[in-house]
Amino acid sequence: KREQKYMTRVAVIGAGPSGLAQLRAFQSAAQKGAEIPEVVCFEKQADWGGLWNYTWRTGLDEYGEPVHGSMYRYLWSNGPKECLEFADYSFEEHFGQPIGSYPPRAVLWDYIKGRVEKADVRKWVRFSTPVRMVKFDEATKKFTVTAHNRIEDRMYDEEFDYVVVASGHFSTPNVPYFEGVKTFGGRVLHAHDFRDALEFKDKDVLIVGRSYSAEDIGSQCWKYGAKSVTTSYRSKPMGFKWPERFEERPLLQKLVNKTAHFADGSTKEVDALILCTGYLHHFPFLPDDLRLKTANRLWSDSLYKGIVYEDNPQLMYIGMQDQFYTFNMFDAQAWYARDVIMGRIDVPSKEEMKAHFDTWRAREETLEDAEQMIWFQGDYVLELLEHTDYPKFDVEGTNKTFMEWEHHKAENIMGFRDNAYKSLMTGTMAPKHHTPWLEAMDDTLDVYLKN
Ligand code: FAD
Ligand code: NA7
Repeated sequence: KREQKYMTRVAVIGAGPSGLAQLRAFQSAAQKGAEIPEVVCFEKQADWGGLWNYTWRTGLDEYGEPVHGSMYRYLWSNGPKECLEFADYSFEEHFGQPIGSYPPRAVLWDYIKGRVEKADVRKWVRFSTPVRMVKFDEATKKFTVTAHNRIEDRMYDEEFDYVVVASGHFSTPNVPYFEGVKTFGGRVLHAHDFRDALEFKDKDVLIVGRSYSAEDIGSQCWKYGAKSVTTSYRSKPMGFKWPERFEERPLLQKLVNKTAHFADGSTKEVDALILCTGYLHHFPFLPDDLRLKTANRLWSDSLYKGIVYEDNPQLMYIGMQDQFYTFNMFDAQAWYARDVIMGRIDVPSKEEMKAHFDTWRAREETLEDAEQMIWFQGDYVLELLEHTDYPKFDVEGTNKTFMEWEHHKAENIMGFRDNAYKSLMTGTMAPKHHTPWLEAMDDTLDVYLKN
């Protein structure tokens, strides 16, 4: 394999878990003595952590940029932390003690930050600097990145040899139209703008959608005292054993004042409508020839190994898949992208890329349930791990922990977070959290870590 000498420059767009994985991947190679490219990370927000960096803002931010954040208060991990643990930085290393399996947002944010603080890569990040445009010059084979330093209100261009897009895809809402919504007498919002469940205390809440946001925002509203929660599905119900005051109905057809009409002819008086209808892959800073166009799926369009943009292998995307696996999958991708950039991995011909893509796409199209999807994504992570020095970890064990999680949710949707699992990285069993999730109203780091 080629080992190159570098004057190479790499732009990383976004300092969320995916972008930070990319920074850590390069820093880890440097730590092992490799000569690495110059890495510049552009981050629109004033701090790192991506979605995990909570903002109270909705709509536009302090500079008039679309707010990136889609997370809300009292958000607790929706899967076991054991399934997302970094293989090179365990929870135990970070917290100095074993902690529960479903930490609140602030605890996970702290963990994400801990690894990159230790790696000392903050100096690579330009904060409050959205990327406005990326262009590729076929003659020079270089990218021009146009960025906007919002603090100095200055726009500038810089050249790069590689661009890694890690800007996330759960930020630009997909907002369908429902008849009567214009004259609905209550509040209407998309999950992206949901911040505090207490706003819906004593209210009859209607949610459209049947995926993670519907499930979790519905549960939150119920936990924090909504009078009732009704979720409305287009394809099939979530099917959990919901408690009293929580029900599923077929798709919303129309709203007449505050009366919701559903596909089965039933009606319900509601005070608020929360559209948990998913997100769009949205890259306003990429021109047609570089822009990924894909639905939210496990095998994204146009990407070799789920990473390398087939039409221009100098362009990579991290974290663009629908996600069971998160942090450690982003790591596996980032290490792979790094090794492509550093010439340790050769990208094959376009035909070979396409053949590889077709094999995974064909399998993706056979997937019928969550269990099969988890094994699919686990196999994908395994394939990536073969190629790099990212620490090998027990992917089969991780899949099995995901299975346990699925079973725990099926048993008790309002109590699954009270379970604990074994770390696949350290072998340590997590302690049971001191307070059942339904009674834990305080989600701060201090309270969570008190044992
Ligand atoms: P993001 O976290 O979205 O980060 C992208 C970064 O790119 C942001 O910092 C953004 O500001 C920056 N950016 C965007 N555009 C630009 C630009 N033009 N220029 C510069 N910077 C830019 N995963 C879990 O594992 N467990 C959970 O419990 C969980 N809960 C979730 C709850 C919600 C409500 C949502 C929406 C997602 C949740 N996720 C969860 C999934 C989440 O996608 C990942 O955990 C993770 O945040 C994805 O990381 P990312 O870096 O790919 O994207
Ligand atoms: P998802 O997982 O992409 O799910 C989107 C949901 O929205 C899904 O249930 C869709 O129904 C539903 N949807 C989309 N369009 C419509 C219309 N037009 N009418 C009715 N229902 C619709 O997004 P989430 O926000 O739930 O989750 C994203 C991430 O946030 C996830 O990774 C979590 O960790 C947190 P369908 O199922 O196709 O019938």
